[in-house]
Amino acid sequence: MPTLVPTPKIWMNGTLVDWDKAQVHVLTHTLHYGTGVFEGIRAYETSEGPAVFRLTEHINRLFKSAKILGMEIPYTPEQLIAATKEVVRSTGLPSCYVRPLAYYGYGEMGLNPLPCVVDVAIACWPWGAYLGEDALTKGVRMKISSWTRLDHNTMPPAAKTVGNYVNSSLAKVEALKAGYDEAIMLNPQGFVSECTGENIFVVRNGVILTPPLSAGALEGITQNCVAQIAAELGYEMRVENIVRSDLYIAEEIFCCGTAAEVSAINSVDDRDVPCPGPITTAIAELYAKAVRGQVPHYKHWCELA
Ligand code: PPE
Repeated sequence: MPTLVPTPKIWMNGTLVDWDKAQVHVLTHTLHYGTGVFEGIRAYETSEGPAVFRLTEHINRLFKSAKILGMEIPYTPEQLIAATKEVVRSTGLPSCYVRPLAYYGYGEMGLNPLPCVVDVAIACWPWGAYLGEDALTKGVRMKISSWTRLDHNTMPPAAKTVGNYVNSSLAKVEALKAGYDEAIMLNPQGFVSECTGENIFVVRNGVILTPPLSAGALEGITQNCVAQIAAELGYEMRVENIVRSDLYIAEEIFCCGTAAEVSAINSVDDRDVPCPGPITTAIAELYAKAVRGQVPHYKHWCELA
């Protein structure tokens, strides 16, 4: 039973088209080879209307992903920022999830994407709690994946490319089929990298640890918010490598991402983790206020649509 709720319009290559008409040819290059880049953004209801959270940073990351892939997006960041606001407004919704996607379109097949046209689409839809309604209160059950996180010289994890998400999907499906909610992925060196669609934080000896980008994590925009919020709340946070046993004996673990927001973790491989811990709760609460424009010093994160 599909749960995707249509909105009126999708932005495609400069125009708003009806949701049902936003279609591509089956020989679209990216559909065959995964050669696209995308973003995941949330717009939240604020007292001044819908605001797209850290929109500029997300669009900038889209361009960085494209640069890593060697793809030329035929728009400027300013144009895609304006387009995102336009499509968010067109939904009439106070809040929604936003998905910009730049992909190699129809016209050429074969592994060289460069002769293909680059198409850009921006869609929005209502998307609730990504890891379940009670992810903050009860926490999510994590499994360490048998799949290794992709690596810098295979599929660069710093780029949010379409093809990279096969790695995440393999891990996600494995975890769900085994009865868990989500997976934690280790990199080829055995260090903790991230979850299938979230960055991870582990509290050990009162210090919040998060893996470095070199461990194969995406440069998360929510992770950056959490770092600023943690500093404001007076917690010590360090970017350093985390090993599997750190997870098993952690005082708290949480993950974060645009879709998942700040979600508590209640166990890893059936080893209980105290949940929700005080640090997780304090950070999640301040983040939930910040995204809604309720924290004056973070209001610049909320870009009015
Ligand atoms: N790591 C990965 C692999 C990842 O996909 C995300 C976002 C993050 C970390 C957190 O990044 P940020 O959103 O900038 O804090 N995952 C998106 C994908 C969700 C999906 O299922 O699709 C998201 O949260 O929008």
